[in-house]
Amino acid sequence: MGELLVGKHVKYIITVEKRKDDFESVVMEHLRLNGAYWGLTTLDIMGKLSAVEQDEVISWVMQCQHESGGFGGNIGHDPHVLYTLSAIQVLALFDKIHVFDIDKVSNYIAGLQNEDGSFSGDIWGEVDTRFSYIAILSLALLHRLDKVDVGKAVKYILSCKNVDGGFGCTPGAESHAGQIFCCVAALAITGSLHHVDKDLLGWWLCERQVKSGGLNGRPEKLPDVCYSWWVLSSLIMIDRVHWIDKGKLVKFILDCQDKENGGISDRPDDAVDVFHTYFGVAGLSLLEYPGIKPIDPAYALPVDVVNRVMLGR
Ligand code: GRG
Ligand code: ZN
Repeated sequence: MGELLVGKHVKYIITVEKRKDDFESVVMEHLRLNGAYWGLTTLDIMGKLSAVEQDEVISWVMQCQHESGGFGGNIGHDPHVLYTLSAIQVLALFDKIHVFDIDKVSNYIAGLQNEDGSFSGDIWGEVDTRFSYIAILSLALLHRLDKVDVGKAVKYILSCKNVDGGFGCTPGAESHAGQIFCCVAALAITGSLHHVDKDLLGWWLCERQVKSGGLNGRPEKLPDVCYSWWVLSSLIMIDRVHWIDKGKLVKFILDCQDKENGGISDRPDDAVDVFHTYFGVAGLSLLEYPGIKPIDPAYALPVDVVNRVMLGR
Protein backbone atom coordinates (compact mmCIF):
# COMPACT_ATOMS: atom_id res chain seq x y z
CA MET A 1 0.00 0.00 0.00
CA GLY A 2 1.24 3.53 -0.77
CA GLU A 3 1.47 6.39 1.70
CA LEU A 4 -0.10 9.83 1.96
CA LEU A 5 1.95 12.20 -0.21
CA VAL A 6 1.68 15.22 2.09
CA GLY A 7 4.23 17.42 0.26
CA LYS A 8 2.52 16.90 -3.11
CA HIS A 9 -0.96 17.64 -1.72
CA VAL A 10 0.28 20.85 -0.06
CA LYS A 11 1.76 21.98 -3.37
CA TYR A 12 -1.44 21.04 -5.25
CA ILE A 13 -3.69 23.03 -2.85
CA ILE A 14 -1.47 26.10 -2.90
CA THR A 15 -1.31 26.09 -6.71
CA VAL A 16 -5.11 25.78 -7.00
CA GLU A 17 -5.53 28.74 -4.62
CA LYS A 18 -3.28 30.87 -6.84
CA ARG A 19 -4.42 29.73 -10.32
CA LYS A 20 -7.33 31.81 -11.53
CA ASP A 21 -7.84 30.85 -15.15
CA ASP A 22 -7.66 27.10 -15.56
CA PHE A 23 -10.68 24.81 -15.87
CA GLU A 24 -11.15 23.92 -12.22
CA SER A 25 -10.83 27.53 -11.08
CA VAL A 26 -13.44 28.67 -13.60
CA VAL A 27 -15.89 25.96 -12.50
CA MET A 28 -15.18 26.79 -8.86
CA GLU A 29 -15.40 30.58 -9.20
CA HIS A 30 -18.81 30.86 -7.55
CA LEU A 31 -17.77 28.51 -4.74
CA ARG A 32 -14.44 30.09 -3.93
CA LEU A 33 -15.17 30.66 -0.25
CA ASN A 34 -16.13 26.96 0.09
CA GLY A 35 -12.94 26.03 -1.78
CA ALA A 36 -10.88 28.16 0.60
CA TYR A 37 -12.38 26.29 3.57
CA TRP A 38 -11.66 22.88 2.00
CA GLY A 39 -8.10 23.78 1.02
CA LEU A 40 -7.13 25.57 4.23
CA THR A 41 -8.60 22.91 6.54
CA THR A 42 -6.70 20.25 4.60
CA LEU A 43 -3.47 22.25 4.97
CA ASP A 44 -4.13 22.70 8.70
CA ILE A 45 -4.64 19.00 9.47
CA MET A 46 -1.46 18.26 7.49
CA GLY A 47 0.33 20.83 9.73
CA LYS A 48 0.96 23.28 6.86
CA LEU A 49 -1.47 26.19 7.37
CA SER A 50 1.51 28.54 7.65
CA ALA A 51 2.17 28.01 3.92
CA VAL A 52 -0.56 30.60 3.11
CA GLU A 53 -0.58 34.37 3.50
CA GLN A 54 -3.07 34.69 6.38
CA ASP A 55 -3.74 38.48 6.16
CA GLU A 56 -4.46 38.24 2.44
CA VAL A 57 -7.00 35.43 2.98
CA ILE A 58 -8.78 37.23 5.83
CA SER A 59 -9.01 40.49 3.93
CA TRP A 60 -10.48 38.65 0.91
CA VAL A 61 -13.00 36.75 3.13
CA MET A 62 -14.21 40.01 4.66
CA GLN A 63 -14.71 41.48 1.18
CA CYS A 64 -17.15 38.61 0.44
CA GLN A 65 -19.53 39.92 3.14
CA HIS A 66 -22.84 41.43 2.04
CA GLU A 67 -24.61 44.29 3.83
CA SER A 68 -27.17 41.78 5.17
CA GLY A 69 -24.39 40.21 7.26
CA GLY A 70 -24.20 37.00 5.17
CA PHE A 71 -21.32 36.03 2.87
CA GLY A 72 -21.24 35.28 -0.85
CA GLY A 73 -18.98 32.73 -2.56
CA ASN A 74 -16.77 35.53 -3.89
CA ILE A 75 -16.58 39.32 -3.89
CA GLY A 76 -19.89 40.81 -5.11
CA HIS A 77 -21.79 37.48 -5.06
CA ASP A 78 -25.17 37.00 -3.31
CA PRO A 79 -25.05 35.82 0.31
CA HIS A 80 -25.97 32.25 1.29
CA VAL A 81 -25.57 30.21 4.51
CA LEU A 82 -23.21 27.82 2.69
CA TYR A 83 -20.60 30.56 2.21
CA THR A 84 -21.35 32.19 5.54
CA LEU A 85 -20.34 28.95 7.30
CA SER A 86 -17.15 28.75 5.21
CA ALA A 87 -16.26 32.34 6.18
CA ILE A 88 -16.72 31.50 9.88
CA GLN A 89 -14.70 28.29 9.55
CA VAL A 90 -11.83 30.00 7.72
CA LEU A 91 -11.61 32.73 10.36
CA ALA A 92 -11.80 30.06 13.09
CA LEU A 93 -8.78 28.30 11.56
CA PHE A 94 -6.78 31.52 11.89
CA ASP A 95 -8.16 32.31 15.38
CA LYS A 96 -9.70 35.49 13.98
CA ILE A 97 -13.45 35.11 14.69
CA HIS A 98 -13.35 38.45 16.57
CA VAL A 99 -12.79 40.21 13.22
CA PHE A 100 -16.53 39.63 12.51
CA ASP A 101 -19.39 41.79 13.71
CA ILE A 102 -20.73 38.67 15.45
CA ASP A 103 -24.25 39.99 16.01
CA LYS A 104 -24.62 41.03 12.39
CA VAL A 105 -23.53 37.63 11.06
CA SER A 106 -25.61 35.68 13.58
CA ASN A 107 -28.73 37.82 12.94
CA TYR A 108 -28.44 37.01 9.22
CA ILE A 109 -28.37 33.28 9.97
CA ALA A 110 -31.07 33.37 12.66
CA GLY A 111 -33.33 35.30 10.26
CA LEU A 112 -33.41 32.26 7.97
CA GLN A 113 -35.25 30.00 10.46
CA ASN A 114 -38.82 29.22 9.42
CA GLU A 115 -41.94 28.77 11.58
CA ASP A 116 -41.64 24.93 11.48
CA GLY A 117 -38.03 25.07 12.78
CA SER A 118 -36.41 24.41 9.38
CA PHE A 119 -33.87 26.78 7.77
CA SER A 120 -33.78 28.35 4.31
CA GLY A 121 -30.39 28.69 2.59
CA ASP A 122 -30.93 32.33 1.61
CA ILE A 123 -33.72 34.82 0.89
CA TRP A 124 -35.01 32.68 -1.99
CA GLY A 125 -36.29 30.18 0.56
CA GLU A 126 -35.02 26.71 -0.45
CA VAL A 127 -35.31 24.47 2.64
CA ASP A 128 -32.94 21.52 3.26
CA THR A 129 -31.50 19.76 6.34
CA ARG A 130 -28.07 20.86 5.02
CA PHE A 131 -29.10 24.40 5.97
CA SER A 132 -30.26 23.27 9.44
CA TYR A 133 -26.77 21.87 10.06
CA ILE A 134 -25.03 24.90 8.64
CA ALA A 135 -27.12 27.34 10.70
CA ILE A 136 -26.67 25.35 13.92
CA LEU A 137 -22.91 24.89 13.41
CA SER A 138 -22.38 28.55 12.47
CA LEU A 139 -24.33 29.85 15.46
CA ALA A 140 -22.56 27.39 17.79
CA LEU A 141 -19.15 28.64 16.59
CA LEU A 142 -20.31 32.23 17.17
CA HIS A 143 -21.76 31.32 20.62
CA ARG A 144 -25.16 32.60 19.46
CA LEU A 145 -27.36 29.46 19.36
CA ASP A 146 -29.75 31.29 21.68
CA LYS A 147 -30.86 33.42 18.71
CA VAL A 148 -32.89 30.52 17.25
CA ASP A 149 -35.47 28.03 18.52
CA VAL A 150 -33.21 24.99 18.95
CA GLY A 151 -36.10 22.76 20.10
CA LYS A 152 -38.03 23.43 16.90
CA ALA A 153 -34.86 23.04 14.78
CA VAL A 154 -34.30 19.56 16.29
CA LYS A 155 -37.97 18.65 15.81
CA TYR A 156 -37.77 19.55 12.12
CA ILE A 157 -34.62 17.43 11.64
CA LEU A 158 -36.34 14.48 13.33
CA SER A 159 -39.29 14.90 10.93
CA CYS A 160 -36.79 14.07 8.12
CA LYS A 161 -35.88 10.69 9.70
CA ASN A 162 -36.81 7.58 7.67
CA VAL A 163 -37.75 3.99 8.61
CA ASP A 164 -34.25 2.81 7.55
CA GLY A 165 -32.80 4.97 10.36
CA GLY A 166 -31.34 7.53 7.91
CA PHE A 167 -32.31 11.12 7.06
CA GLY A 168 -33.22 12.99 3.89
CA CYS A 169 -33.19 16.65 2.81
CA THR A 170 -36.88 17.26 3.65
CA PRO A 171 -39.65 15.16 5.29
CA GLY A 172 -40.27 11.99 3.22
CA ALA A 173 -37.12 12.39 1.09
CA GLU A 174 -34.85 9.36 0.57
CA SER A 175 -31.95 8.72 2.98
CA HIS A 176 -28.60 9.92 1.62
CA ALA A 177 -25.23 9.79 3.43
CA GLY A 178 -24.64 13.52 2.94
CA GLN A 179 -27.95 14.43 4.57
CA ILE A 180 -27.38 11.85 7.31
CA PHE A 181 -24.10 13.57 8.16
CA CYS A 182 -25.86 16.97 8.36
CA CYS A 183 -28.68 15.69 10.58
CA VAL A 184 -26.50 13.58 12.89
CA ALA A 185 -23.95 16.40 13.29
CA ALA A 186 -26.69 18.96 14.02
CA LEU A 187 -28.13 16.58 16.63
CA ALA A 188 -24.65 16.03 18.09
CA ILE A 189 -23.96 19.78 18.41
CA THR A 190 -27.33 20.37 20.12
CA GLY A 191 -26.91 17.37 22.48
CA SER A 192 -29.82 15.49 20.86
CA LEU A 193 -28.18 12.24 19.65
CA HIS A 194 -30.44 10.17 21.91
CA HIS A 195 -33.12 10.59 19.21
CA VAL A 196 -31.06 8.44 16.79
CA ASP A 197 -31.51 4.64 16.60
CA LYS A 198 -27.75 4.02 16.56
CA ASP A 199 -27.86 0.31 15.69
CA LEU A 200 -30.34 0.78 12.84
CA LEU A 201 -28.51 3.79 11.36
CA GLY A 202 -25.09 2.19 11.99
CA TRP A 203 -26.21 -0.85 10.01
CA TRP A 204 -27.34 1.30 7.03
CA LEU A 205 -24.08 3.28 7.15
CA CYS A 206 -21.69 0.32 7.39
CA GLU A 207 -23.44 -1.31 4.42
CA ARG A 208 -22.07 1.61 2.38
CA GLN A 209 -18.64 -0.09 2.25
CA VAL A 210 -18.11 -1.91 -1.08
CA LYS A 211 -15.59 -4.58 -2.13
CA SER A 212 -12.80 -2.10 -3.03
CA GLY A 213 -12.97 -0.74 0.55
CA GLY A 214 -14.51 2.58 -0.55
CA LEU A 215 -17.87 3.88 0.66
CA ASN A 216 -20.91 4.88 -1.40
CA GLY A 217 -23.66 7.36 -0.48
CA ARG A 218 -26.71 5.16 -1.15
CA PRO A 219 -27.39 1.49 -2.01
CA GLU A 220 -26.25 0.40 -5.52
CA LYS A 221 -24.13 3.54 -6.09
CA LEU A 222 -20.41 3.80 -6.87
CA PRO A 223 -17.90 4.41 -4.06
CA ASP A 224 -16.53 7.94 -3.78
CA VAL A 225 -13.83 9.40 -1.51
CA CYS A 226 -16.14 12.13 -0.22
CA TYR A 227 -18.26 9.49 1.55
CA SER A 228 -15.16 8.71 3.62
CA TRP A 229 -16.22 11.93 5.29
CA TRP A 230 -20.03 11.87 5.17
CA VAL A 231 -20.35 8.20 6.26
CA LEU A 232 -17.32 7.84 8.51
CA SER A 233 -17.98 10.99 10.56
CA SER A 234 -21.60 9.84 11.07
CA LEU A 235 -20.43 6.38 12.22
CA ILE A 236 -18.01 8.01 14.68
CA MET A 237 -20.69 10.32 16.10
CA ILE A 238 -23.00 7.35 16.79
CA ASP A 239 -20.10 5.22 18.06
CA ARG A 240 -20.30 2.49 15.38
CA VAL A 241 -17.08 3.09 13.38
CA HIS A 242 -15.76 -0.38 14.32
CA TRP A 243 -18.46 -1.82 12.02
CA ILE A 244 -16.43 -1.05 8.87
CA ASP A 245 -13.03 -2.30 7.66
CA LYS A 246 -10.82 0.73 8.37
CA GLY A 247 -7.68 -0.69 6.72
CA LYS A 248 -9.46 -1.27 3.41
CA LEU A 249 -10.87 2.26 3.44
CA VAL A 250 -7.40 3.75 4.07
CA LYS A 251 -6.13 1.83 1.05
CA PHE A 252 -9.04 3.04 -1.14
CA ILE A 253 -8.33 6.69 -0.24
CA LEU A 254 -4.57 6.34 -0.86
CA ASP A 255 -5.31 4.71 -4.23
CA CYS A 256 -7.19 7.90 -5.27
CA GLN A 257 -4.07 10.11 -5.00
CA ASP A 258 -2.46 11.69 -8.05
CA LYS A 259 1.01 10.42 -7.26
CA GLU A 260 2.68 12.83 -9.69
CA ASN A 261 1.00 16.21 -9.21
CA GLY A 262 -0.79 15.76 -5.87
CA GLY A 263 -4.51 15.99 -5.06
CA ILE A 264 -7.10 13.26 -4.47
CA SER A 265 -9.95 12.21 -6.79
CA ASP A 266 -13.40 10.69 -6.12
CA ARG A 267 -12.21 7.22 -7.19
CA PRO A 268 -8.96 5.72 -8.54
CA ASP A 269 -7.71 7.21 -11.85
CA ASP A 270 -10.27 10.08 -12.01
CA ALA A 271 -9.21 13.75 -12.10
CA VAL A 272 -8.38 15.31 -8.73
CA ASP A 273 -10.11 18.36 -7.18
CA VAL A 274 -9.82 20.31 -3.89
CA PHE A 275 -13.16 18.97 -2.61
CA HIS A 276 -12.06 15.32 -2.77
CA THR A 277 -8.55 16.20 -1.56
CA TYR A 278 -10.16 17.62 1.58
CA PHE A 279 -12.47 14.64 2.12
CA GLY A 280 -9.66 12.15 1.49
CA VAL A 281 -7.27 13.73 3.98
CA ALA A 282 -10.10 14.46 6.47
CA GLY A 283 -11.21 10.81 6.12
CA LEU A 284 -7.66 9.66 6.91
CA SER A 285 -7.68 11.97 9.93
CA LEU A 286 -10.89 10.27 11.18
CA LEU A 287 -9.12 6.93 10.60
CA GLU A 288 -6.25 8.14 12.81
CA TYR A 289 -3.69 8.04 10.00
CA PRO A 290 -0.23 8.85 11.46
CA GLY A 291 1.00 12.45 11.18
CA ILE A 292 -2.43 13.97 10.45
CA LYS A 293 -4.13 16.16 13.08
CA PRO A 294 -7.48 14.88 14.43
CA ILE A 295 -10.56 16.55 12.92
CA ASP A 296 -13.87 16.91 14.77
CA PRO A 297 -16.59 14.83 13.06
CA ALA A 298 -19.44 17.26 13.90
CA TYR A 299 -17.74 20.67 13.58
CA ALA A 300 -15.67 19.68 10.49
CA LEU A 301 -12.71 21.61 11.88
CA PRO A 302 -9.46 20.44 13.52
CA VAL A 303 -10.07 19.36 17.14
CA ASP A 304 -7.59 21.97 18.49
CA VAL A 305 -9.50 24.73 16.64
CA VAL A 306 -12.84 23.52 18.04
CA ASN A 307 -11.43 23.48 21.58
CA ARG A 308 -10.06 27.00 21.15
CA VAL A 309 -13.34 28.37 19.78
CA MET A 310 -15.79 26.47 22.00
CA LEU A 311 -13.83 26.19 25.26
CA GLY A 312 -11.48 29.17 24.93
CA ARG A 313 -8.45 26.85 25.13
C1 GRG B 1 -18.75 21.74 6.67
C2 GRG B 1 -18.36 19.36 5.93
C3 GRG B 1 -19.20 20.57 5.88
C4 GRG B 1 -20.34 20.58 5.14
C5 GRG B 1 -21.28 21.71 5.00
C6 GRG B 1 -22.72 21.40 2.17
C7 GRG B 1 -22.91 20.60 3.40
C8 GRG B 1 -22.70 21.23 4.73
C9 GRG B 1 -23.31 19.32 3.34
C10 GRG B 1 -23.57 18.59 2.08
C11 GRG B 1 -24.10 17.23 2.39
C12 GRG B 1 -24.37 16.45 1.13
C13 GRG B 1 -25.75 16.42 0.61
C14 GRG B 1 -23.36 15.77 0.56
C15 GRG B 1 -23.47 14.92 -0.62
C16 GRG B 1 -22.67 15.45 -1.76
C17 GRG B 1 -22.73 14.52 -2.96
C18 GRG B 1 -21.56 13.70 -3.28
C19 GRG B 1 -23.84 14.48 -3.68
C20 GRG B 1 -23.95 13.61 -4.86
O1 GRG B 1 -25.11 12.86 -4.76
P1 GRG B 1 -25.53 11.97 -6.00
O2 GRG B 1 -26.77 11.27 -5.64
O3 GRG B 1 -24.30 11.02 -6.13
O4 GRG B 1 -25.55 12.81 -7.24
P2 GRG B 1 -24.13 9.49 -5.80
O5 GRG B 1 -22.85 9.40 -5.02
O6 GRG B 1 -25.31 9.06 -4.95
O7 GRG B 1 -24.01 8.83 -7.12
ZN1 ZN C 1 -17.71 12.83 -4.20
